[in-house]
Amino acid sequence: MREILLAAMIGALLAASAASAQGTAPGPATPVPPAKAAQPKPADATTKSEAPSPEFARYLETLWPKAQARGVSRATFDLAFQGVTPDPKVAVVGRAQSEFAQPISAYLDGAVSGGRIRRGGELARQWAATLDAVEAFYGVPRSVVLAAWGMESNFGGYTGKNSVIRALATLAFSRQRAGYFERELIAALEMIEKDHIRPAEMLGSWAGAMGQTQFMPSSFLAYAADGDGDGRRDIWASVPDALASIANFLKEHGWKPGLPWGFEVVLPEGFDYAVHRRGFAEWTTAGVRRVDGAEMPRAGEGLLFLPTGARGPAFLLSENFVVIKAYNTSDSYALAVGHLGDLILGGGPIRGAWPKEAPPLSRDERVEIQRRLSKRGLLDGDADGRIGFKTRDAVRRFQLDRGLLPDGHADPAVLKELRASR
Ligand SMILES: [Ca+2]
Repeated sequence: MREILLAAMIGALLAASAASAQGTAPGPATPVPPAKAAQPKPADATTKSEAPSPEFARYLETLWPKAQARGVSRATFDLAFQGVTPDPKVAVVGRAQSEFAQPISAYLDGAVSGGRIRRGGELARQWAATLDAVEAFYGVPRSVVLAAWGMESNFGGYTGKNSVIRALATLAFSRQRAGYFERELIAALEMIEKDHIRPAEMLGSWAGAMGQTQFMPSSFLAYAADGDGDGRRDIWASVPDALASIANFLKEHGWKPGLPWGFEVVLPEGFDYAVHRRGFAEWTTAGVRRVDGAEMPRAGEGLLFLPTGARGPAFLLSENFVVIKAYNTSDSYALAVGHLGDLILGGGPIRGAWPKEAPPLSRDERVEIQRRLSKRGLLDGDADGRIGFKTRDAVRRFQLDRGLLPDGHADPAVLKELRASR
């Protein structure tokens, strides 16, 4: 329904920009995890042969009742798996995620590059009419839509060349997070059935993230939109479809129109780091100022974000920052999307200086910090090595408890203190 409305609304607007449409230039890609999915990295292609095995064929056949229950026809099922063999390059997947393992300043340098900012600006002009329509319809600003597009596929320059069916079948068969990949595989079959997409057209990353939006199949089914009004949802070849799909994804995850994702701030002398969540009006009263000189939002709460602790840049984040994280759970990723979007539309760089950081904590050390915080009753949930707001809150409580500056930054000093104290 929404797609039809959008199509009707923007059909005329698009005629002009579609005429000048062109593919985006290929460029260096930083593939990032798709919505709600950690993206495994491919292993070196050193494993076994890819001869079809009876086990693999038997496994695929076990999927038939599940696919059938989701409305997939036998013809579609057979077509999708015709000649599909396990992909040895996908068979073993790693867990490294650069946005959790790199210092944030290095991650931002890579993600928010000068080339990407310029390209975003060119595309903002080229697709202005489409972006006007998408913004009006979904209430998500073009800055964020463009930035997510840039982060996910380098504006369509890198969309992945792997057969998604084969990649997902391999991952589901290899029994690593098998349930997750199997559900995505069934969703991919649904796409073929319902959206009439040919299996050969379904190309994506090693982990099954597809097209310019890098949607997993379940996200495609739920959020892909037909932005150019041709009746198909084509996140591979249609820029209007990709832009509408990204905006729809963010809208459906609760994007609040008119509210910025957040902004950099300057903290006053003698700032009380123990307070990190309060209304924007209260932040103003407390002497916190935006570096761009603009006013704070009139309503809503701002969450203080100190990516490198008290010594680095400070940001106030709105609820919309959390919405961006629906695309990728990393705070670094969401900050990169927000900041890249601002820069594409002419905003200024981050003013605060990133401190020279000690070598970043290893995954084992991050997990150790989380385990030690859990043991003290300060953190619940999995020790997954991903430092997010929950871990920062726990670090802050620990710091308060130990009489340290409570900036919530998990660094080697905090680890040392955790090890030393009982
Ligand atoms: Ca379309």
